[in-house]
Amino acid sequence: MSDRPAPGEHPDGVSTSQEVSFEELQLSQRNHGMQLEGLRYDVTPAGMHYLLIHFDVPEGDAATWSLSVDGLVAHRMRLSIDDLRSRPTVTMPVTLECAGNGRALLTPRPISQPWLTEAIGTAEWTGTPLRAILEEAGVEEGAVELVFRGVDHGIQGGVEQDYERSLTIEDAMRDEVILAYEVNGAPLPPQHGFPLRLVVPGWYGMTSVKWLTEITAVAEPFEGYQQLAYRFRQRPEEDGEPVTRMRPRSLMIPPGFPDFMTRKRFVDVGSIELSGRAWSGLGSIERVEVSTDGGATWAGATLGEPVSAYAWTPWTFVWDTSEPGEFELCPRATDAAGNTQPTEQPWNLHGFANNLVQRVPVEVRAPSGRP
Ligand SMILES: Nc1nc2c(c(=O)[nH]1)N[C@H]1C(S)=C(S)[C@@H](COP(=O)(O)O)O[C@H]1N2
Ligand SMILES: [Mo]
Repeated sequence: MSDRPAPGEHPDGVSTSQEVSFEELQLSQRNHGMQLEGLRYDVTPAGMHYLLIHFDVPEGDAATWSLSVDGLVAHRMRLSIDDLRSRPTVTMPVTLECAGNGRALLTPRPISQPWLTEAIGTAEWTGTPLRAILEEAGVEEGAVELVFRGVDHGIQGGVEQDYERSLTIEDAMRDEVILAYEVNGAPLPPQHGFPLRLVVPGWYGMTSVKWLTEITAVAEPFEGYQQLAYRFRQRPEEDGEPVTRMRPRSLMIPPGFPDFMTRKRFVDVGSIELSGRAWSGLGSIERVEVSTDGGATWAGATLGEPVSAYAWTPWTFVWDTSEPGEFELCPRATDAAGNTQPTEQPWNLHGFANNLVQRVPVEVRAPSGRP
């Protein structure tokens, strides 16, 4: 039996309307984003980090939980949370972004979790390196991938499944890949994968399997639902290329104060320090530029130190306003591999990895004084 949707069958569809449906509202209640003012923190405070949960948050019991390592390995392993905690420990700030971030800004709009730009966060994950466990298990010659299985279960695109994703042996063996049991110094909360999750720095979030119970070494590339779903396609019948590492993105803390309904910003004439964060899974951040005229002209921002090798880089930019008026602010990041954010929206069927520049409408007012 294949997990793959039949050719031509597209589970989610697209909408030409800007209005989200009840079902999308339902998804966006369960899966919240990070308020962009949260960009002020190096490490996103607990509860502010975005969430993406495909099915239900499963009930995890740390006392009885176990992780099995099986399939094409010389020594099968079964590890309790205490076993994992007694192994070498690493703590790492990692910026995570959902591959669907920016989806609801596309036209036509792919119907799924309707993210704008806020499906991000940086958390300090604590756990143990995966590589040493794989070495102990002894991954056999014939294995090409490792399949990571979460206990959460549901139906997507008509396919009943546990949440599963794979990595090649090479990607899984990288130093920075960890099995995490703590975040920001406390045990994982249920919604972030309690009691155990995979964290794959640099990759879009779908790879970091939560509620992890099984790692299986397999002889063929994995073709489960979540593996085949995350591919760049223009049409449902295309195979497409896999979605992997995060493309560069920069976001700013929206300046001034907002209007409740529209979220439009208001600032007073004068010198305004803009700030934000930029990241990329394809290389370190080399440059951030800011446009105050909707992308017509750009000027360089000042970069700070990245929070870690796998976390975002802060930037600041002084905006001198002399006249009242309407402006559109855009930050744009470029990484060391030369990737830059597009100003036009590139489209794909599920709305993956759309790192188009953020646009922040701002009204600059004469200094009239607040009420
Ligand atoms: N088991 C399991 N793991 C999962 C998911 C899921 O639904 N089930 N969602 C994935 C997706 S799409 C993302 S973007 C990240 C979100 O991680 P967070 O909710 O901790 O921010 O978890 C990934 N891991
Ligand atoms: Mo995601």
